Amino acid sequence: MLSKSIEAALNSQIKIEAESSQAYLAMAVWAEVKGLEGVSSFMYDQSNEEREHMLKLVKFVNERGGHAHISELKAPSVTFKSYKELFEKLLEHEIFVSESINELVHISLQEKDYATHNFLQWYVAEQIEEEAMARTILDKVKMIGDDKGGLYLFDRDIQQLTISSAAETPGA
Ligand code: OFO
Repeated sequence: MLSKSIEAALNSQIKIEAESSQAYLAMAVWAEVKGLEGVSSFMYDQSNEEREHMLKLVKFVNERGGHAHISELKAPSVTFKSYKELFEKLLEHEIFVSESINELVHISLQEKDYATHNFLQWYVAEQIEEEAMARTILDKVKMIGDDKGGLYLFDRDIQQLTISSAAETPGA
């Protein structure tokens, strides 16, 4: 059984994951409209992943005798100055999510809720991966700068990344 404070903390993470999904969906749409097909499919994929992260939390809360809260969401940014800004925002957002997961882990230890602590380890590992990926992509984006040919290749490569990550997804 979840304590009230753990339930509330997990519910606020549900909202964060849902908002992440919306934020990445808005990025996917922006990229699609700009003709960046690879970036767009990568971001659609990220948006789906965040929805999966949200659902995993929803199920966990309900299974442990709580009640998952499906709430109103903050509207995401829908326009970006450049694709570089989009990837800066992606990294910034993933860092924010990691901090929030860390805080949740801290609360679960304080409450001696080892089941929740154990459950959260999946998110800890996932955040390490997602932050690392966002950093790698941003480094590439910075390297490309204003080079149009570089952007063309980048857009093609990032689509490849989407395909290979889909092949690896264990159906989390
Ligand atoms: Fe990448 O945010 Fe979910 O966990």
